[in-house]
Amino acid sequence: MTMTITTTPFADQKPGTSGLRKKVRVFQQTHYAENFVQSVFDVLADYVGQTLVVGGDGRFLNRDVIQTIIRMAAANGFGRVLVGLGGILSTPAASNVIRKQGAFGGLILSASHNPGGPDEDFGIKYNIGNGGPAPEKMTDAIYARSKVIDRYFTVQGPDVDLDRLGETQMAGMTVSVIDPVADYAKLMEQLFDFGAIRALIADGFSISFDAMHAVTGPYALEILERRLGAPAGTVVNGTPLPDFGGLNPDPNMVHAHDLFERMFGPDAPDFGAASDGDGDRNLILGRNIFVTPSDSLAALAANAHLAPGYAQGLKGIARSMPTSGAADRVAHALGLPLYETPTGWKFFGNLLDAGLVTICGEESAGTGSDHVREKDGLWAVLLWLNILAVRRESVEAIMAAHWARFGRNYYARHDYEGVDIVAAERLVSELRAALPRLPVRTTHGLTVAEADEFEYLDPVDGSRSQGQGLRLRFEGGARIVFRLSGTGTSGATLRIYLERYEGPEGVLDLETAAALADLAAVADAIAGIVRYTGRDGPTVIM
Ligand code: VG1
Ligand code: CO
Repeated sequence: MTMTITTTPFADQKPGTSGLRKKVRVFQQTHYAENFVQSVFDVLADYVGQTLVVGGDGRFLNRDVIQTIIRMAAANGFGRVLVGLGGILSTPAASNVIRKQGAFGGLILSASHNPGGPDEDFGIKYNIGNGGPAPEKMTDAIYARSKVIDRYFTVQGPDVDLDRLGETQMAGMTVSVIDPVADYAKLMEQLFDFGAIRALIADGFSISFDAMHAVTGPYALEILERRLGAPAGTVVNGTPLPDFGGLNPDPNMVHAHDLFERMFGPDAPDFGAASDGDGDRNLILGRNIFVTPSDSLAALAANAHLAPGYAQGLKGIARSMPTSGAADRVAHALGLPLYETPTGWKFFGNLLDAGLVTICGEESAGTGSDHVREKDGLWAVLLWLNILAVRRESVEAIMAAHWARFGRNYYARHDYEGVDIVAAERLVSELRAALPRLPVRTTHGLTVAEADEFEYLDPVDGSRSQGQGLRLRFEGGARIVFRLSGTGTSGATLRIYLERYEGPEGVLDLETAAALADLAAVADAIAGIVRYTGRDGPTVIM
């Protein structure tokens, strides 16, 4: 029987760029997770008897919150819950299950690339029936509801055994524990030429995939080692751990340091890749080369037709605003529309649903397509492998040819993590106030041509999103973007995105840091980064 539990609201349940992310200790407060889950259910309509998908990246608290959600789903009238074995579902796999099973929606438990463990981070995100993150309208409604919630519904009963496949009943609701990998692996086989990739690998092409002790381990083992025949040991750190082995499952130069060492070392494999906590990000490396996510998006878009799933060509390309313009060059050359959206995958959903774009990407190591409604780490790895299997060239050669055709967007993101919130907000508000005065000011030889704050008008549903980042465009095409992260759990993270374009006839083989040194100096001169943050350099450069 359903129990109604009296509760009081928490003031801090505002979803950020990708769901509600907080310290585990915050989620462990009595009723905290329940309040948020009920706030989600309270803003949904007509879900009674429908299916809810539940799963997460396996981090600390994953299993506990899954049991809570199952009980609450039963009490709220869902007909069925589909949950991944062991509580595991990568974010893209969850998106696929929602779509494939015609589910009403899903709750994905993850704090993505943030660390896990009792003193680290946890998160809950609601995805709608198209498999994608709830749009801003809905996350705003969830937040509004969370501020006034005074009760939630649950049922009593034993925990569901998450480690056994099969069905059980809970208070009139069916709970199915499903294989988290099977449907996803099948989808990848439909999109890519597994035969060609298998042949490439059989010819000695070597791969190193770092699953970072996070959710992609079982997916990568099944797909790369079992189905594609890569030798054992291709997947490293392949067992998901609740604390990710004490490391940050963030595929970048700092946290995937070992992979970088391997790929720039003497016996480097031909191809290196990594994914993040929940499996939606990808890091791509070749022997002696790191492909920036913005370049990877462009290269994938330019070559996607080589994979069976995209042989008919692309409908369009979308990228988040801070992502470099490399994809724009490809779109232009191929005669495709290019959409520029705010940061966060939720803004791609409408474009994908409306059939306006096929491929989307973000500078933060997120790439994906219309096969699901989330970014997808292994998908990007497999598309790269499919392209490599057809072209039979090195990653380095493919990128050199790409730049020779389209020119090169030198690009870097400088993150200042754990900055004092008041100082970070002051930096942004001062810069915002200064925007009208910046054009034609020259600093370090660079002249500001335009300065504005990005806002987005969704071409599909007409919704408007404001305050999406401060942009400075310079004469000659260079650009600096400033924004504050919406995924952190302590302090503020200031992100500064630097970009400079060199045409096909220009210098294409500079070190990125050297190519962007002037812009970094300009960013500080204009925004006072050192002055406000008290830091003499970024925490992470990606
Ligand atoms: C960051 C990235 C953004 C990404 C988001 C979620 O957001 O910049 O591009 O969509 O994380 O990715 P923010 O607000 O911190 O800049 V994930 O892999 O954390 O779900
Ligand atoms: Co992620």
